[in-house]
Amino acid sequence: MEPREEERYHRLVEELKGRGIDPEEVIRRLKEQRLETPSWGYSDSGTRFAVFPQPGAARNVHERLQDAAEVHKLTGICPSVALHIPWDAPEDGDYKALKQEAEELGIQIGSINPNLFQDSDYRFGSLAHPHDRVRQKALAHVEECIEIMKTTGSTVLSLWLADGTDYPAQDDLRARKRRLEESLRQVYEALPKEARLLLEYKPFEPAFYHTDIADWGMAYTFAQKLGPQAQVLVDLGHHLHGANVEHIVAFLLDEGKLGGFHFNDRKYADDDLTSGSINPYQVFLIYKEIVLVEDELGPQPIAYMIDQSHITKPKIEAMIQTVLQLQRLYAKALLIDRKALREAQDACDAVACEEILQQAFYTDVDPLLRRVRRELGCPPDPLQAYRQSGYFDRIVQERRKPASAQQGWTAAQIQ
Ligand code: PSV
Ligand code: MN
Repeated sequence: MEPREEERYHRLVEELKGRGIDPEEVIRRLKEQRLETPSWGYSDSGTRFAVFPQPGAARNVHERLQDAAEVHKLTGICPSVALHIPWDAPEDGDYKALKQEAEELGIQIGSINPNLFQDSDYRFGSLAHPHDRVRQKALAHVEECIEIMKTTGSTVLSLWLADGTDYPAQDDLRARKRRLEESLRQVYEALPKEARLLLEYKPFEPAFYHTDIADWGMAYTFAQKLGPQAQVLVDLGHHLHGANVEHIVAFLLDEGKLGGFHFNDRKYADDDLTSGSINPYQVFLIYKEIVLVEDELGPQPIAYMIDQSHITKPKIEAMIQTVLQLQRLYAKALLIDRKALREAQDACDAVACEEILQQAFYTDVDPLLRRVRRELGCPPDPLQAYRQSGYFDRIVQERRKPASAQQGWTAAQIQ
């Protein structure tokens, strides 16, 4: 460590001790932070209007695993990658080999995401479709994903449905709810004992009149009826404007029903921008709720997943930037003087409460993060290290291939 870095670190440590915060405890918790990156964040993607191919973007599951491993190597806190099926289906269908391939790269296969939105049979829904034939087809796909979980050792089935309608009275809303409930029951029963079913909600898009799991209350109701292995997944982009996401998080945490996150940011809709790029304070407040629960109960079984689509930023840089941002915001939440906050809350002193939050939010945590990264065996500035590593130049050279050879979301658009 350079003398100036050392000095900055010690100055911060003294400041934290003055606030009654144990820096060693903060470092320990930061080293335990985990974030799962999405395979689909490494490949070409686009808007509703066009796909924008990027040089070096991963073309298949193998390259996606390599990129996820590179992000983990540089950050030390992303040891798993989420797969989307069939985008990530290996050519030979050998998921045992895929698991091994991931492990050889130093990562694990994380959540499994069934794709129930890109088959033309799903135009009017999948698990809530009016026709039994389509529901059975969707169920068979989810069951196939559960088999993949067993082979890969994944313990999270992450379910997002595009199901919904575009027009009032297009279908019977209560009938759809019952069909979906019945389908989810079958999915739940097929889950391995140690696995969890995470239900993701979203109020709009691609359906524009109603969505079958529109908000956290509906996801919670289904999860509650299914049983303890079913929980709610909060994707930060899946709320109507003004929704208090940290309140939803606190409520679900208290009910033991917060299963995980899909981190991303947005300005308008489900924009899938890099986390904390628009509203870092929201992420800080979400982590505050988690820190408070962790203080009481220790680490929670929450799947901290990223769900982003990088169009304007280069894929891997965008992912590293996201990870660093989430690390920074968790660190800031860990610096909240919880004792002083409780006292201020008890005294109904809203001004003091806010001052305490802002003191933590505006603390420069960089010296602390550099220490954490060094202790994890990672470069203190992962983004700069990536830019200097030559990895990008190498993949640009290696991954020159016609778009038709691609496997994934883009392939479905282009082919
Ligand atoms: C849908 O908008 C979503 O957030 C779901 O999590 C999908 O699985 C993911 O995006 C990728 O399409
Ligand atoms: Mn999502």
